[in-house]
Amino acid sequence: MSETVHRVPDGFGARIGPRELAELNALADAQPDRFWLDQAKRLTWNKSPTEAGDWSFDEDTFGIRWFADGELNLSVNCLDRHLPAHGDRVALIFEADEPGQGRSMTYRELYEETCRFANLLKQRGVKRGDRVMIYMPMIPEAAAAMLACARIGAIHSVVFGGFSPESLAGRIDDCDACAVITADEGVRGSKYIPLKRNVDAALEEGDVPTVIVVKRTGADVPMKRGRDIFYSDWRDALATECEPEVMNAEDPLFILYTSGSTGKPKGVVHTTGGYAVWVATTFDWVFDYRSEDIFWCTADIGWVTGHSYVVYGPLLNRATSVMFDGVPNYPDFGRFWETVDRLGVTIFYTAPTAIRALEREGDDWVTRYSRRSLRLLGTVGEPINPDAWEWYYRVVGDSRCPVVDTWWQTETGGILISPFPGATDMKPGSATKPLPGIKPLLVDAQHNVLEGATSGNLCIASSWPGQMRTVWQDHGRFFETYFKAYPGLYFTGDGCRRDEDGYYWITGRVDDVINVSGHRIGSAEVESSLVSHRKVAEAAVVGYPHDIKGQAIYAYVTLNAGEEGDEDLRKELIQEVRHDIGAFSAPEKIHFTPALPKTRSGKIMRRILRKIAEGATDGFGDTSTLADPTVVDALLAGRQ
Ligand code: 6R9
Repeated sequence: MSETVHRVPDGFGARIGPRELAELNALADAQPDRFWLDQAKRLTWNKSPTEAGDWSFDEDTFGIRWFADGELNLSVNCLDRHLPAHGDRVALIFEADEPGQGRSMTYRELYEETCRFANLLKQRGVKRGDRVMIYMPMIPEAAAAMLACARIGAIHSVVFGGFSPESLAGRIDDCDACAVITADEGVRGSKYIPLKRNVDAALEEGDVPTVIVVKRTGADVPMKRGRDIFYSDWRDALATECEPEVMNAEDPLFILYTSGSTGKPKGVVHTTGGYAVWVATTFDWVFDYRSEDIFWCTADIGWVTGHSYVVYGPLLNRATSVMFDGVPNYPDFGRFWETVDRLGVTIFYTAPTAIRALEREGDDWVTRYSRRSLRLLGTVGEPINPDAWEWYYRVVGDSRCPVVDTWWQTETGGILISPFPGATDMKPGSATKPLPGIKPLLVDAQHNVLEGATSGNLCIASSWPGQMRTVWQDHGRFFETYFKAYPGLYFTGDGCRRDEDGYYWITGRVDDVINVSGHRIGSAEVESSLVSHRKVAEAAVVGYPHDIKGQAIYAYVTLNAGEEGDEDLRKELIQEVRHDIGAFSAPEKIHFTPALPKTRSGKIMRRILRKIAEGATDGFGDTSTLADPTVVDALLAGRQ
């Protein structure tokens, strides 16, 4: 296979070059405890940790702790400690849906807003350890709400505003939240999102004592007496100081729900100390952070990328972070680059799906803007195809800016595999090499660890500070999901190739998780939504390659006797999934079939379904174990 290699562009002048990187790697290998305790010094602790990692991936001794005797408060680390010398520095630049309609917030302003929010939560009886849902647009108050939880020791759980009331209700119920923070409405791509009404619908199934509503559009929304309050009615009376709770490093900071291969979404739990050390460190390393940077990560705070690289990573490093509440194609396809020029963005971090969508619209949308301020580009969320990488590098970055392809997961807290922009030669399509202290392994189905240039399932052999600690209220599921398949290792769920230079090429999920536009969707969740329709008997959902989205959803549906699969039913089923989960989970294709390919023991052979969805007409492998091999012909005849 011929591969292009791009060297670090001349003049990039990174702080960490090849020699410094080699030193970091050597220290992480030789003296891991010292290495991690050194990284922990990036934070301000009430009590400095004396121990680094204390963990075991083995069933008998299973457990993960980092910096366990350390004590700190994360809002103090993101805000208070910067105030004496840098209170007037801009912490957040809010870029609204309408270009130029935003505002910025200094560190002092964000501190005061956070304290106000924290005081309001306390007045409403929210205490240390309580769970608070955040269902908000990308406005600075959303970051203040997260930091306010951190300040009083409450555990936040942010739910992406694109999720349906049903999904929100499921999460509120799972973590037994005592408050919801939301906005009247969101605005994206000039469309209004009825956030407060969604919250009301979600709470019909199980209420909470407090709903705090931030006014974003000023829309008239129903308010329930005693439960719902407008933040703006209270704000000016709230104190701008709030004593922070001193937290143990291992106290939970947040729960973030993510889709897995089976069952309902898992509440991924991250704790305070280790997570903070990891995002502070990786933000600095991977983005080669400098004090004059304007950092723009386009992710929503409803996903882990927004937690780690819109809010916590940048603020821990005293950076200026852009919070974008719009979409790449509004008002037109030049939005990103117009905004880059107007705000002077130096580091830009987005998803491959956005890059592919913009590439398709032509270079002119890019080249009409100068993009002179840019010095570094990044991607995350899904594999990037080499073509899109090259376009990003050459057209967007004018071949001046390194591209960091960063591989990581909700579970990993922060980036694990990525180039160092000033030190690592780049190969388009490869996330390159593990960060210092990270030990990836490729393993085959028989548990053999594979050496050299090879392909296999990606596992990680040892813990790192940002690793998730448990599944909320289900430690057993944590072990089963990630540590059971390959004893002694963390299994990522991804397939991967390693080349002769030791570069890692993530090939995508090997489980039943579908990655649509960088959003993780569990096939089981979509299937359960489809079968909840009264006409549907069974459903099986797989991913298939899609030019822009990376993957799209292909649903096979069998109907109850006497039902007819027609266009109207297709629309109804798509509507059903939008309603149950959210629009981003809607199947692209629905294939009505009389039967699904099942083994004699009744297991659906997804391998065959994936092949047919991809457009294959043969090469289905061994089909002799199918209860009824003629099913395959029927499926082929009905391909969508
Ligand atoms: C951060 C985030 C995690 C899954 C992961 C993998 C895919 C993420 C990637 C990538 C190839 C990259 N993924 N980054 N695949 N190259 N640079 O996206 O978290 O939403 O939990 O998704 O996304 O399949 O397992 P999350």
